[in-house]
Amino acid sequence: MASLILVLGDQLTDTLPAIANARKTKDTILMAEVREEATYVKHHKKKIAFLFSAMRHFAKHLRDSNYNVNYVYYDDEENKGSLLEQVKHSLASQSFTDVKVTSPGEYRLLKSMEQWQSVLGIPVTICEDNRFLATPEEFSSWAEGKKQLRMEFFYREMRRKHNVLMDGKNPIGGKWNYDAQNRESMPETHQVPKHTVFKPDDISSEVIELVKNNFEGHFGEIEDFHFAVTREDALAVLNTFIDERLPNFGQYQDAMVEGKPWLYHSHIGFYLNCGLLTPSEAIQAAEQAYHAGQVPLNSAEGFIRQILGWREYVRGFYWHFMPGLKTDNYFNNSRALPSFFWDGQTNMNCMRQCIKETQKNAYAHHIQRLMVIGNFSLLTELSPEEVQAWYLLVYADAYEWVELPNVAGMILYSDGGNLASKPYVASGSYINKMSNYCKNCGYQVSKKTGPKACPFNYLYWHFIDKQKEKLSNNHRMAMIYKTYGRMKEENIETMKQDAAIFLSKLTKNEEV
Ligand code: FAD
Ligand code: DLZ
Ligand code: SF4
Repeated sequence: MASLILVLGDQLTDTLPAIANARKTKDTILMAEVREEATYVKHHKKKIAFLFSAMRHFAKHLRDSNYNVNYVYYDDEENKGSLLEQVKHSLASQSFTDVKVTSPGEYRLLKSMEQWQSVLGIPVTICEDNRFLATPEEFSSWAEGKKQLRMEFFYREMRRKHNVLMDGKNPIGGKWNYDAQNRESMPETHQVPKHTVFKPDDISSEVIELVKNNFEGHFGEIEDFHFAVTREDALAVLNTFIDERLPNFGQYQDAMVEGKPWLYHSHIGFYLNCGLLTPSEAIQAAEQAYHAGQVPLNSAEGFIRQILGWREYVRGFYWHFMPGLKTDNYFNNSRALPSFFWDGQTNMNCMRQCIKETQKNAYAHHIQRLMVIGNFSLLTELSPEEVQAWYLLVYADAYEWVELPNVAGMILYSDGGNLASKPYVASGSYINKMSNYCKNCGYQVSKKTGPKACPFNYLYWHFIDKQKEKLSNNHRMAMIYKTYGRMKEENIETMKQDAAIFLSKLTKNEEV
């Protein structure tokens, strides 16, 4: 009467029902470092090291809590290379009455697991992942019948339902959203508190060697690995953020500074998404800090909105719109990724900085992902499929349920506007306002046309011109199309020609 319980690399939470309900004397928890999960996209070296080390530490924690754990190392002889083959191997080696798994974060894996019962010939239960504050069913019933799905309204429902930052039926402070106060650039001399780092312990050091030996061809640098790999250390990251950086989080949330990748962000996405932290505890910590008078409302609300709003919204959105979300291509874009996405070698300083930091850290903050790399990807008409794969492999917090809505819905608008009310596109002046990148660039942000002009400038108007049939009826684009309507025909033509030259260079993979 023993169950085999499979725990995935992003399910490192001992309160998950599949783990919490395990019978410690009978059942076996199976965890496996498998080639299929590590290579179906060539994940960043630091992402693999992070996850394998966190998995090994979690297995130790379970053993210390008296669970039976069968942990399969990457280089074990018994390693079968995929989750299904590993489960088959366990069932062949020992007698189990059934298999339990927790619902995975990816459609691909869920569809596969739904077949396991017939493939394995033994009952397979897919248990609930109870770490989220809204179930996929809740999202779908909220979405039903709505013409437009907007995160802001979903977020308000979540605030009410979970009684977060509420004053009776009203939001604390009288407003739901303080974003208008959260758009400041950062003065050059501003000193940001240091982000929390950890020296690799023996387990992490062993995993780093394994990654060096087995994942050489993967994107990114393995040197200077400093992530938390236990719940205890992840809690330290959260607590230090709340004490030292949350007070300024709101104000500088959108700022970008050359050489400062971490800024006032929390860097907890890595830990929330693999299970070392839960969203509820992050939300509660921020709310308590606000009530204790340690942080201003705009920061507490801004941070809570990211987790209780955006994070829950994109997860519901993913399950609601899959599998179509992955193949949608509203603008029919197909250009291959330029090679500088892999090495950062470009004269565009903003792109160079954001890609090099991604290469080094397996991290870039939201505005770098959205308004620099994302903006570029849409304006240069890159293939949604290739952009999706890139974002999934380069960031250590990336899993498809959260990456895909952000890429397909937020940056590429390839879903035709189900997620975003308008495409997130901007010319160079936005990047110049929010960063100091333009100072060290091979292009000039003030120039609109010509070989030295900032490519974002003419690419932006090229996009507005080219997509007018699809976008000009969108009332949120009305101001832009009004400005476009007032532009001289010859200026538009020059920008279109410059854009054509730039895009043809990208197609030929020439240096830009
Ligand atoms: P902070 O800025 O401190 O924010 C706090 C938390 O809020 C984050 O840890 C995250 O859990 C949540 N959050 C904020 N924005 C979003 C959002 N748009 N969607 C979901 N959660 C959000 N986030 C991921 O966790 N994984 C991804 O693969 C991912 N891919 C992205 C791809 C693109 C194109 C864009 C534009 C955004 C993506 N994001 C992704 C959202 C966001 O950029 C990251 O969550 C954030 O940068 C992580 O850093 P942080 O923990 O310091 O976040
Ligand atoms: C991302 C990842 C990697 C790199 N490796 C493993 C692994 O070896 N074993 C495992 O169980 N999970 C891994 N994961 C996480 C899975 O890919 C993740 O569970 C699915 O993508 C669903 O979110
Ligand atoms: Fe980026 Fe243009 Fe500024 Fe250069 S000038 S950093 S390309 S926005």
